[in-house]
Amino acid sequence: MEPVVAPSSVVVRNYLGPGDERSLADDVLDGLTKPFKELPPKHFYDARGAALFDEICELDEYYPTRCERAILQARSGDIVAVCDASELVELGSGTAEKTRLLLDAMRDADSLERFVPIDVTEAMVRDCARTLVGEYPGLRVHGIVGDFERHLGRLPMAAGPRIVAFLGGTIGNFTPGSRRRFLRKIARLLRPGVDHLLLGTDLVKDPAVIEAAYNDAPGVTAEFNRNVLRVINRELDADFDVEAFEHVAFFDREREWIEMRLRASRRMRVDIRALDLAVEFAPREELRTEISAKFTPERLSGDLAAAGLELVDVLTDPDGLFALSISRRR
Ligand code: AVJ
Repeated sequence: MEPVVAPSSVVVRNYLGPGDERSLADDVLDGLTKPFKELPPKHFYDARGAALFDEICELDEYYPTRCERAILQARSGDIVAVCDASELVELGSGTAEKTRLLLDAMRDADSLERFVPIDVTEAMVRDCARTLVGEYPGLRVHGIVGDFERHLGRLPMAAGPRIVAFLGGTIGNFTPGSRRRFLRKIARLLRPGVDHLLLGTDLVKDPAVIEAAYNDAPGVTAEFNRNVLRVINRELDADFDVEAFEHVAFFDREREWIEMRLRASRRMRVDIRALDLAVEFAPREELRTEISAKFTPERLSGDLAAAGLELVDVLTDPDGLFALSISRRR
C-alpha cells in the first residue's frame, strides 16, 4: 500500500529519559519542605490539566489566548515578511492550534519548509506532526519530545532562516532572573541577521481585568490549580484532600505578576508515600503554584536587551491587552 505521507517527512525524537519522572519528585521534595511552600507550574499539565487549560482558553474572562490569536490572525503575514523564515520552531507547541496561522502565512509566502515542535507530551507531538504534514503539502516536521528548559540543545540544525516561537505568555511563568537566563539561552540559538524570536507576553493593565482572568466565575482555573494536587496524589502516592484547598489568585502590583496559590482550609497532614515524606499545613497556610508575569514595554525591552536581543517590532491586539514581539540577536 502506498503511504499517504512520505515517511521521511516526519521525525520525532524523544529525549525524556528514565530520570525525568524524578523532576516531579524533586520539585515536590524541595517545594513542600520550604518555609513558604511552592511548586513549579509545569506539573499542572497531565491529560486532565491540559484539558482544563484548553477550557480556560475558551473562558470569557481569559483574554490572553483570544488576544494572541487575534494578533496572529491580523499580522501573521507581516511577521513572516519581516522574518523571511522557512522554518518554525515552537517551544511548548501543545496542539499547535495558533501555530497554523503562522504556517499558513509561511505557506502563502512560499517559504514554508519545516516545523519543529517541542513538547513534553509525546502523543501531542506525534498527532500534531501527522496532522500538519497532511495539511501542508511538502512540509517536514522534526518533533522533539522534551522539556524546552532542558532540551533546547537537541534542536536539529536549521534548515533555513528560523522563527523561534514561544507563545501564550508562558515566559511569564519564569521568575525575573531565570526569565533572563532562559531568554539568553534562546538568544544563543539565533543566528545574527538570520533568525528571529517571536515571543508572546501578557501586558500590565487594570488589575481587575487581570485578576478576573485567573478567578473565572465557573471555577475552571480553580480546578486547574487544584489539579496539581491530584497529579501528586497519583504519581507520588500522596493523600492530599484536594477539595480542602481553596484557589487563590491575585495580582501583585509591586512585582506585576499574578500569583496563584492553594490555601489549606484547615490544619492538615499530608503523606507523600513515594517520598516517605509527611507535610504539615497550618490552617489557611498557602502553597504557591504559579506566577504569571505581566509586562510593560520597558520590562519587555529590558529583559530582551539583557538577553542580547533587540526588538524589531511589538504587535498588540486592538485593546492593547497582549503583545507579540519580534526580536533578533544584537
Ligand atoms: C500558559 C502559563 C500562559 O499564565 O496565563 C492560565 C497558565 N494559569 N490560567 C498563564 C494559566 C492559570 C497560563 N500560561
